[in-house]
Amino acid sequence: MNIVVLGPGAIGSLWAYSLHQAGHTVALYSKQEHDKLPLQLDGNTPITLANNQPVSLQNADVLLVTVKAPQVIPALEVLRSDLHPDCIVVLMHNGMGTAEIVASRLPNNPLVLATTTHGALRQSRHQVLHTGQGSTQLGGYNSKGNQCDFLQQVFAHALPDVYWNENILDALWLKLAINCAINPLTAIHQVKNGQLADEAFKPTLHQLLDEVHQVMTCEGLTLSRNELNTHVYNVIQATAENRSSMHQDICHHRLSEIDFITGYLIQKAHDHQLDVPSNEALYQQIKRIEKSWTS
Ligand code: KPL
Repeated sequence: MNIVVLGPGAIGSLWAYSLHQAGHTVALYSKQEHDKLPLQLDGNTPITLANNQPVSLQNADVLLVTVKAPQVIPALEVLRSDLHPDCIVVLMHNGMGTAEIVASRLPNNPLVLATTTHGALRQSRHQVLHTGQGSTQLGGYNSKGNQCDFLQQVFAHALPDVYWNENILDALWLKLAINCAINPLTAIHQVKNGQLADEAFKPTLHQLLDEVHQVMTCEGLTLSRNELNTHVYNVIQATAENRSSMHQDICHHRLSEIDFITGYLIQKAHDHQLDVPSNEALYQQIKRIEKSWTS
């Protein structure tokens, strides 16, 4: 297949390299201005991929969007005139809220959502390390996207394990809940994920998850409060040595994904007339930190 990866950061580069090795024609769209970009995964042979070539987009069967949530809409806006209406758009990022907008701006394209637990680290612009074996879930967002379950095999052949999830929004909500609990707290306190297992964070995590669970229940999810707790503490343990993406963004004075994580939760809470004061407080704290860089 002809596959374009939009946003070859750590996860995008991991997929671009793996899909290329699986025999697909892979091209990149990135902030870098060169026509071609070298890419190396771990110690494997480096490859060279086309970059920012409108012809790659015009011929693309799949556009895999791996930019962070705040960049999804601006990045797609620039490319949309070159995108074929049959091209399958796959969104793979932390947070929620972009799919609604993409579906309305690209009403004819099949839209698929993805979430992955693979770990990847960009060592330099052209080198990426696969730091943690994980799995990926894909699922349709619109009716054309629902017919794209064959993508499970395409993606699994490149980077297993991959599952097709008929209820992908449930998987994205669970990931959102995990991110609401871990990301702002680790960014504000500048701690690794594992430190959230300390007794001192227990009451705050408890309140955050009570609120998140209420919103999830109103959204129709059937996960119990205890199951949610187990999922969150499992991720805290499994990623104990990691700095969350928001922690890294805040350290590097990059705008975080807070609007698409806690911000999305708050918006949904308001839709259901629910109060989520602990999440609001963290949202405001992250916003204050971000504002302090510009004032
Ligand atoms: O998704 C993550 C992130 O950092 O954004 C977690 C699961 C919290 C792992 O660090």
